[in-house]
Amino acid sequence: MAQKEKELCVGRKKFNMEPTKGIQYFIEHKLLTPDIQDIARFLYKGEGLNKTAIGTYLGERDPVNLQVLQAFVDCHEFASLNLVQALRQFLWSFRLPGEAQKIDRMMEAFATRYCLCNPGVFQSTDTCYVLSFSIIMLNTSLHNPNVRDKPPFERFVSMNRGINNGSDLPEDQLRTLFDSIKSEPFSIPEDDGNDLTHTFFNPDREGWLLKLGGLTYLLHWAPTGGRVKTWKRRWFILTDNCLYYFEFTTDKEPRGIIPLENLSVQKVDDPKKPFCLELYNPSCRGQKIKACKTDSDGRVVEGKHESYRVSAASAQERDQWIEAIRASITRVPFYDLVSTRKKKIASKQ
Ligand code: 4IP
Repeated sequence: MAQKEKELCVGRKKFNMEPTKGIQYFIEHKLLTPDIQDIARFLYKGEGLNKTAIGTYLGERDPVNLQVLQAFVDCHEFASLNLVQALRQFLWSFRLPGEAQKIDRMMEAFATRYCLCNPGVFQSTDTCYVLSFSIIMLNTSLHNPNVRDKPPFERFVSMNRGINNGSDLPEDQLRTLFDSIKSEPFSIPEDDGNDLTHTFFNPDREGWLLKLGGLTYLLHWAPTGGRVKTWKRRWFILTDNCLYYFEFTTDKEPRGIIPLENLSVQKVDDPKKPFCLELYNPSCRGQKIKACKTDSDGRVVEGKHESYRVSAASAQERDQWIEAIRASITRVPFYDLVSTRKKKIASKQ
């Protein structure tokens, strides 16, 4: 192998493990100039580079990385592409990191570039930004087999009410985007075990679990006042960062809703049931978890649980629930990003 080839090979390996050091190596060995445009084009071509590593490099806050991000996004040509086509290209060129701030910067850069290439399509970059997230979420809802409730076009329209600086986007424009996602999901690079992006795209789950009741009963017949909690078979749905449970799969109203914000989930051994997991608030153990439930009279009341314990049908199912719940908790920032941006649009009216 020629010397240069060898160095390229070493550089790529370095980059894939530690992107910044990899870039330094390329520059030191004159395989790359320190010019921002040059680095950006190199990442855009991406030959032999791991897409997660590209995402990591582009997500750094260092001034050089921020400039490279800008130049990298500028390598994309979005003129006369609709937003879904542009997103397909963009989301395939690197792997979005999991951190909210990084995603925010990248999607902001994307939206700015898209608007520059397609003047007049949106009234502001924020509109493009919010619609991009809305499309990514639509992709999840339509193509994740765990999401039972597939949104019809009308819901997509209502999700995007008022995002064009207070007015609605033309329905035929939304229809084109909706149909495109419906007929073909996004392809996202999955080149290693880091599954935060995967999480973002495949977050939800539903199934039967046994749930332990919150109250401890004093059994009148038990001589020493034996205490017991009851296990109930409930249909659980994990969506929108909340866990809902129902008595029957066909129920419209849940019996209980547990917002997952601030909660943690862990495996736990129970003397009575196998394959248990527990939801708890790591910062206030011993206090009630914020949740609501329907009581025996049909009234909605506050939950009484300090922790929620559920039992799955197998170790594998328990682990999948834990993973899905963790993913859902991690996903909170994405919703925050969109709601911050929607507020910004509203405040400009
Ligand atoms: C009930 O036990 C059920 O387990 C409830 O579950 C549970 O409510 C109650 O806990 C518990 O006392 P009994 O049916 O034996 O009365 P579900 O509502 O699913 O039927 P949770 O809060 O778990 O929904 P308390 O602590 O909420 O009363």
